[in-house]
Amino acid sequence: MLAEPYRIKVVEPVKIPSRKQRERILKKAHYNIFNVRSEDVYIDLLTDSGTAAMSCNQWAGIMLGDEAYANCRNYFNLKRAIKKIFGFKHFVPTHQGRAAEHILFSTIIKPGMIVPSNMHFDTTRANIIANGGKPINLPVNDAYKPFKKAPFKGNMDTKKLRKLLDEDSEKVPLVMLTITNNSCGGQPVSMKNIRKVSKICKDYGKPLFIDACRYAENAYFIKEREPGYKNKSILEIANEIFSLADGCTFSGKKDALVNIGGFLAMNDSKLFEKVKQRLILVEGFPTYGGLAGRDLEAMARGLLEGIDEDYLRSRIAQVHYLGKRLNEEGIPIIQPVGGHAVYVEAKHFLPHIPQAEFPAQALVVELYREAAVRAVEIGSVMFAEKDEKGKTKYPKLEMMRLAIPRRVYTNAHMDVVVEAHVKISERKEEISGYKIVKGSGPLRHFTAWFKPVK
Ligand code: PM9
Repeated sequence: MLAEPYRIKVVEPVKIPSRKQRERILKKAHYNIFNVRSEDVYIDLLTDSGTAAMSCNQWAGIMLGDEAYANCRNYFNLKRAIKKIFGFKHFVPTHQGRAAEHILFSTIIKPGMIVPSNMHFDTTRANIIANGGKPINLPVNDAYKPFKKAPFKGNMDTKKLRKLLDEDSEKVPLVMLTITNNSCGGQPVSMKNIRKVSKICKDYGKPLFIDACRYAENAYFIKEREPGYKNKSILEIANEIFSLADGCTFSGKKDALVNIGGFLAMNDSKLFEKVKQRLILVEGFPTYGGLAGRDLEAMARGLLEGIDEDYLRSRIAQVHYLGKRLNEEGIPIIQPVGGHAVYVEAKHFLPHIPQAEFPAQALVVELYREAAVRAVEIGSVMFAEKDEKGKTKYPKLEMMRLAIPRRVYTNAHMDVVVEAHVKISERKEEISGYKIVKGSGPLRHFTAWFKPVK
């Protein structure tokens, strides 16, 4: 059993507010954890995005930032790293993943178009809607079976994709695949599935874009679980994944181990010309996008660190440690444990709270109240939507996500999180549901205000 392949050089003190303070903080935040100040959080599992501890090598790179407007040296370092891992012909840096989505979709989506995916995450879905498009999720059925153990529950249902393209091909500007699949538990997508989706896209003349922010964790799962990949390096697996696609959107805030950064990459030279014009309008010159030279350098170095196998092994082992401990305590979590987070199934944890009263949101509030641990809701606040008749459609999965920042916490922190769940479990019947008193739209979870029902 290998421990972390790094040692700690700098620490950031954290403190735990008293129970009375936490109660006051929750009320003031209108029971929306996004409104709680970071200083009032003891263990912050809100997201694994932009929260990694950078290495000394990345911090050294920051000092080598070349802040020239055009063609800074860090751009070329990033270009080399992207070429090595992703291999696409062109890329533009963006300030984060959603900027890449915005530029891609505002360039190629026209009102009424449909964008299929295994599952879109929140900003991807919202960016498609904002450009007049319709995001469609086509996951395999297993994705909706929270306790079924299967190796690649992140896969797309390729039969459904073919059917959609048979019926509505002219409305589809591109197909997307999110790796790993964040909306169903951080579950990986197999190479076999990526290959099949790629073949279908070719048959119908559609570009395949990968939402690649957790591609390295996905590659690690392929190596671990898919026959034929045991002896391949993460780099070789990543190369194979991206050779099957026409481009990708990328949030560097996850597997590239940076606090800010992203890019949009593609093979199509004509699309690249359009993307550059759009980028200049909303982000910046094509060699820096929305970033400083130093940020480009940190991302170039982080990309290479993110595919180091020892790092990935310890990273995923930590997430699985938390999952194993919660399992031992009988807490219902999505099975198997995914790459970047453990997801608690709130409908099972709090069966007395109907979905209309947001059980996963109630759990998020309770976890903060119990131990000043911040998680995030991935359920009805984030994904409920109205159908054509105005009736609310609730998502099949109602989850609280415990996302683990990279290289930040120890397993002792994970033990605190487990203890908090045990304590909540002992008094779960007392927990109230919530109603939304302010907030609407596909991004309401970031800003909504809540009130306990009881
Ligand atoms: N994901 C996450 O916590 C950050 C925002 S929601 C609290 O999981 C996928 C699969 C993501 C994602 C962000 C983005 C957007 C695209 N695709 O946050 O804009 O998980 O860099 O990336 C978050 P940016």
